[in-house]
Amino acid sequence: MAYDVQQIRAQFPILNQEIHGRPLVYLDNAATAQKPLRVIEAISDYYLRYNANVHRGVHTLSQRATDAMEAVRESVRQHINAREVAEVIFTRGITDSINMVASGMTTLVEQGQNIVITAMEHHSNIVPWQMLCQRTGAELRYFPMNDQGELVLDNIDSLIDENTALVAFNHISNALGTVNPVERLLHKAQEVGAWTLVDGAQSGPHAKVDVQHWDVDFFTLSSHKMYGPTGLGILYGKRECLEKLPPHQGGGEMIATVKMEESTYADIPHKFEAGTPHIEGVIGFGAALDFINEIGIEAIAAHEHMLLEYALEQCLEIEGFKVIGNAKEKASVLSFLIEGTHPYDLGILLDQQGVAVRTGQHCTQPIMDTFCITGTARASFACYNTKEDVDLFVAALKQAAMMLR
Ligand code: 7TS
Repeated sequence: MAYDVQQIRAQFPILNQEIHGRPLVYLDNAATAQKPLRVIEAISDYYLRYNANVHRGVHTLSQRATDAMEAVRESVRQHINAREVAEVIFTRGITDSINMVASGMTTLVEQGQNIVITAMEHHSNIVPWQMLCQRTGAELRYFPMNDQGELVLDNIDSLIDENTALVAFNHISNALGTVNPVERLLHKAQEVGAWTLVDGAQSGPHAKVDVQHWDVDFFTLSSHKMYGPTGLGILYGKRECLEKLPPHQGGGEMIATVKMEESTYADIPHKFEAGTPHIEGVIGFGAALDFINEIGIEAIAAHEHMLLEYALEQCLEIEGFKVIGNAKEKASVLSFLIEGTHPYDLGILLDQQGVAVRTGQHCTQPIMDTFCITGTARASFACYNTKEDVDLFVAALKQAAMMLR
């Protein structure tokens, strides 16, 4: 079936508005995607018809809320092809998911061991590991990048060794769009028996992931980047890993028994879900997954790739235009600079013409340090963007560059 972008776009009422008297062109999708009507309706339906706390009550509304939430756990399981629903944990986001693993590993890691990440990580996949290393005395190692924005794996055999406790990296870089060689990294980590974690923040909305095919130990997703609500993430963990990992938070719902002297914990996934969960978020995310699956993630990725190529072709005609991140394998992120201008100023002038992009370090300061720059302007595409969006973006960019030089 042909990709009907207008029919998709019509499901996002927020896009149909003017900013500073110009039609909104929303190109900040790597930060957060807009929400289709069905996600908004699923959330309001929950509050209008069956708001109740989950897992606690025998009453009908509580049962309905619990069933709705658990149905989404099953949708997530299917989406990433996890073996069982118990391996799907609801968290507050990717940041929370990674911190959960890093905190839990405190008693599993010791001095003499190492954690391996890359120079291409979002801060949320750097700082929790630095904190873990500070707590345990373990060493933090990282793969560097080349000037195309690709990982340099030449020293993979010495960087990942028999003392490596965990290898963590993103599938797709939010600042560069680079698609990383996941299987090569996983294979090496598995060879030495290290745990593995893949940050799927940017793959969630753009790429199909099969956690069993990868045989990855931990995989994380962020709902709000996948057309779902904010404040909700997924931590997939292999059962054997989740059973070894101590919970990072104590409280209600995560226990089996509580005595004044000590408590025992519930089975997974509940061991990692202390307190009242983000029920509306989970329900909204279920609708977002349905939305993605209806279009098909491969169709979305192909559409976005077409937009990236289309944008690139036109942008390269702008004098002084420089792409940051020229990896051979690249998702729909266009990070750039224009000689003689500051990305922040470009961002402001684009906004005045209705175009939303992100500017700055994109929470990836080590990437900016590698390129010896302070930041970039970044346009990132989603399923509802059109060629007209790109045309308006390029025209606005030309205008901005002209005003700044
Ligand atoms: N990892 C990657 C690769 C990301 O892109 C982000 C968010 C995160 C982790 C953190 O996700 P969160 O849901 O916990 O916030 N990235 C961006 C971005 O590029 N602009 O704003 C947020």
